[in-house]
Amino acid sequence: MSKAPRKVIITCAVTGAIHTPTMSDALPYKAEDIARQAIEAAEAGAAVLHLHARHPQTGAVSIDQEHFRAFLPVIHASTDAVVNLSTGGSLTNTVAERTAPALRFSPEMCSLNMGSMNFAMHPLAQRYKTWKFDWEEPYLRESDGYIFRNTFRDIAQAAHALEPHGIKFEHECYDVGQLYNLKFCMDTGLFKAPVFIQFVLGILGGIGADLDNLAFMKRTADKLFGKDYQWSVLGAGASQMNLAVAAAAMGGHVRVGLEDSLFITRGKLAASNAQQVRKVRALLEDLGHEIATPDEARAILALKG
Ligand code: KMH
Ligand code: ZN
Repeated sequence: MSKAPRKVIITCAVTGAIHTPTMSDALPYKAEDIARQAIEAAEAGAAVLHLHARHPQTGAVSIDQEHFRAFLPVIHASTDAVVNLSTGGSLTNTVAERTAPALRFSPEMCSLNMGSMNFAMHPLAQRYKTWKFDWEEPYLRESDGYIFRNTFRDIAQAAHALEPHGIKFEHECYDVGQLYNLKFCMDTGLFKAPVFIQFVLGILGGIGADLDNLAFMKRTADKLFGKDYQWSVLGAGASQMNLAVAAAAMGGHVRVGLEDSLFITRGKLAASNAQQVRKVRALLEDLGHEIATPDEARAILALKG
């Protein structure tokens, strides 16, 4: 009896919140560019589109519903790819602000970040060399060191608010401890199996991007969740393609996109999100993997559809 081949889901994270338009001309921030790049990424083989909104003038990350409304209908009209809205917001947004777009648009998926952490890109964190320490200043400001707050209370608040919408979470786990946070939340009834976990490797403040760490994340998740979960990997920066290929070989799904890396190969900026999707797809297909369509991704992840 022939067993149907496993399909690999490619997620494309189109723009994110952290990279700035000054870093690459390809990074989309205007609604029409986010829509066009998302549609092209779907045409190239991304079954899932992980989306943030940005301010169309400044390029800063935005949780303004109008900024989402400016691209979501265009994407829905041209592709049947699964839409996954970020609940990450910016490092200064409250949980209520961060979850508002997902509550308003009720997408099939949204991200949910599984722990509080330092969160930085290496060039930004290097500013520590020139930091001045003012003992009188307010306790929490973004410029104080890029704290990404996701306490158990924050996670529960977002989960309770989003629960009636039947949205599948992309549980973003930036370190092994966050897998235990997820397990704790499951044990206390906040989330039910099967969960979909995004292993995030290579963010400064989280676990480093190498194969040892990927294997450790996978082993730990197997120990905690048994066989009843789906997982994917995003390697931030230079590790993006290597970790994607390794993840597929280990039975996982993959995430690429300009949110996670601005490059197509070492030292060369990517021209678009679609270019990264085409590259990862070609690498995976060369190795014999089959790529999931949006409907196959819906079935694998048990989405509300
Ligand atoms: N805004 C960030 C610090 C996600 O998409 O959920 C990370 C983030 C992840 O936004
Ligand atoms: Zn994101």
